[in-house]
Order: sequence, then structure tokens, then C-alpha cells
Amino acid sequence: MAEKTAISFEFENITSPKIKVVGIGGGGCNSVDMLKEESIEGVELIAVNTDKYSLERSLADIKIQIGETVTRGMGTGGDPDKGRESAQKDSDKVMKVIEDTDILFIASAFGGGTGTGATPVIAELAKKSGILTIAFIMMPFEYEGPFVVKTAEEGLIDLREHVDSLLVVHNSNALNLELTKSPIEIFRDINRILLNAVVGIRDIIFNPAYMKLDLSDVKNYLYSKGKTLIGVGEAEGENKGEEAIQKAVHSPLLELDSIAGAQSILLHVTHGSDTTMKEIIKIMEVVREEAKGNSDIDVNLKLGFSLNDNFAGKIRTTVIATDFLDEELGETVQETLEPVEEEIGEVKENTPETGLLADPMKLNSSSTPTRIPEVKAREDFEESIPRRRATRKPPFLERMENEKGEDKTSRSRGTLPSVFEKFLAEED
Ligand SMILES: Nc1nc2c(ncn2[C@@H]2O[C@H](COP(=O)(O)OP(=O)(O)OP(=O)(O)O)[C@@H](O)[C@H]2O)c(=O)[nH]1
Ligand SMILES: [Mg+2]
Repeated sequence: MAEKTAISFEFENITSPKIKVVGIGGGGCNSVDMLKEESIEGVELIAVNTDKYSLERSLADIKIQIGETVTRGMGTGGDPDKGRESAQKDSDKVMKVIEDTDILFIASAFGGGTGTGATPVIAELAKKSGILTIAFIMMPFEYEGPFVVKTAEEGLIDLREHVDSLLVVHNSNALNLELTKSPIEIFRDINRILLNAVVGIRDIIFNPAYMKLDLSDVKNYLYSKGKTLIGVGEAEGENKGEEAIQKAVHSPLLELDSIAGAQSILLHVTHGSDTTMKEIIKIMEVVREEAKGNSDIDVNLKLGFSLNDNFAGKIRTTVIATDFLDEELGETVQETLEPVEEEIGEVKENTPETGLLADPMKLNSSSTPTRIPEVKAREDFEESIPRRRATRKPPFLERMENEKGEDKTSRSRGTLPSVFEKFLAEED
């Protein structure tokens, strides 16, 4: 009995990871509305705006008006200084809502005043308090002219150092693709990148898997990385593996539109019991080839696999690609890594020029890749994460499983799990 009490005490003190999305300014709040319309479960949606009237119409779970004394509830009229001041004045209100977050997505459209000015302030608050901060930034249409474009570019420079990972979409890129679509459909397409990133990461963390990636993996791969590609691809039919991964590793709307040059990749595959090892190997081959691009670098690939009976005949791949070799991105990564090195005194040994894992055999273990600075600089993270693994399921997941009647994800089903069970047993 005594033992039982001790166990239940431990469980009561465990909270499941919290993912939140905060939309800032008009465009950012539109993104949050679109996420709300998709009914994503397990993710809290927050709207932050100076514009009281558009906030009233927002579908977000939580709405925060900032800068009442600065803009009198009317928006900034395109002035980022007012946006910045508004966020600074109401930083307590924002902090109160985001302080218990593990992963914060910030959605914002740059070029106006609220998003451009307030986003770097809110990102800084989040990152400094140890929250993994991923920004999804929509850059204006070139047609809007040099003032708006310059405002947005300056905002991006301000923001860069205050986020762990940055996904940048240019509205103009969407125009290159589909001119027959309505503006709202174009915005929806752009927003799908955010939706995929949020859902992809949520699924990696919460969904049952026979080879599991977890919150620590996601944090380690995204922490202080600068530009990032987070892509999701789903496909059916004969070539489902290859088609799904091709969709995930190419994202034509993103500034960083492919994984070429990425040195670190998290790959999560959700499949049905009809998926063969051959298809999985093909997926991994495509990732390696695409990441390699024209370089002679071999990528560090960390894998997760879920078997889900809802995926009969289907495969979904989620890719998180970081540590890009590209010169400009290399600088970004370096800039963000240096302060961490100082803080923690040392970075684990790595190959200086490439940052490759010293031991590729460790790719399938849960060890931290050597390229990535340990998260000791953010004490709260390292301490809390491992204990949160495989613990209480979030309510939405329990509901999903109840609806299915049973948890159909099993380590002992199908061809792939048995292969990996054997592998995992050998690992143990
Ligand atoms: N992709 C996308 N871009 C948007 C959206 N709404 C606005 N934009 C772009 O974002 C830029 C900034 O607009 P808003 O987000 O409305 O501006 P704001 O942050 O509310 O700033 P102020 O209204 O000036 O205080 C615009 O110039 C557009 O290019 C949207 O829903 N989706
Ligand atoms: Mg506005």
C-alpha cells in the first residue's frame, strides 16, 4: 500500500508538456483563428493585439489586449515603435499566460506596427524564461512597397536573436504559385505551414510510438538553431513513402524551401501495418540525399515511428531540419550558439567544421546529439523533461483513444514494429 501511495504521488506531480500558439497583430491573430477553425486539440491558442475591435472577433482561447494607453485600442497605424512600447507596457499580462509553456509558437505578419514591434519583445520574454520559442513570420507582399518591406526586414533582424527557431514565409512566394486562388485561400495555404509544424510537433510529443521521439528531442533539435524547416507530408498509394517524404522536405512557400544543407534532422513516420521496411528505408534514403544536396556532408538523423491503424494505406512523415550548412545560416547558428557556450563553459566535442555527430551509431538511441549544446543553460528544461516522458496522457489523446475503442498503436503489430522490437530489445 505504501508503495502505491508513493507512485500515485509521483504521478500527481507530473504535468504533460504544454504547447501554445500566440498570434500577434492582425496577421498573427488571423493565423490563430485559422488554427482554431481546424480544431487542433492539445494546443492553447492566444491572440495578442493592440487593436481591441479585431481582438473582440478573435476565435482564440485567450485574448490579450496590449498598449491601451499607447494606441487607445485602435492599432498602431503601422508604427513598430508603438507596437514595441505596447508589448513592453503589458509584458506582465503576456507573461502570465505563457509562463508555464514548454513550446511556444509565435505567429506574426511583419510590415505593420503591432506584429513587427511587439513580436521581438514577446519572443525575448519567452526565450529568456526558458520556453522553446519558435517563430512563424509572414513577410509582406512586395506590392506593398519599400516602406512596408523595410519595416518587415528590420523587424526580422530584431527578432532573430530572440527565438530558438525561425520559419519565414514570404507572402509574395505564394503569389508565384497560385494566382487563381482567392486571397483567403492563399493565406490558408501559408498558414498550413504553421498548422503542420504545430501538429507535427504535438504528434511527436504526444502520440504513442514504438520508437519514440519526445519533448527533449524536439527541444534539443530546435534550441538556438535559427532558420529551421519543419515539414509534414502525407501520401497514399504505391509510392506513399517517397511521396510523403518529398512533400515534407520541400516547402516552396518558406524562405528556407528545402532541407538541402541540414546537418541535423528529426524524422517521425506514422504508418499503418501494411507499410514495409523497404518503404521506410526509402524515406530515410530520400532524407539523406535531400539533406546532402551538393555537399559531402552526411546528416544526423534521429528517428521515431508510430504504428497507427488509422493509417492503413497511408504514410505521414514529419521532418524537423536544423543546423544548416549554408554560409548565411551558419553565421546565424554560430551567433546564437556562442552565448550558450559561454554560459555552460563547454560544448561537447564535435567536428568543428561540420558539427557532425561523432558517433553515427548513436542515432537510434535517446542520447543527445553531440553537435547540440547541452541545455544546461536553461536549467528548468533539462530537469523537468525526462520525468515528463511516458506519463499522464493529455486529455485530448485519451479522448481520441476512447473514440477508437482501444489504443490501436501497439509495439507488437505488423512488420515494422517487430523489426524494431527486436532492435530495441538488443539495445536494452
Ligand atoms: N500571410 C498573411 N499575411 C498577412 C495577413 N494579414 C496581414 N498580413 C501581412 O502582414 C502585414 C502587417 O499587417 P497586420 O498584421 O494587419 O499589421 P499589425 O501587426 O496588426 O500592425 P498595425 O495594424 O499596424 O498595428 C501586412 O502588410 C500584410 O502583408 C494574414 O492573415 N496572412
Ligand atoms: Mg492591426
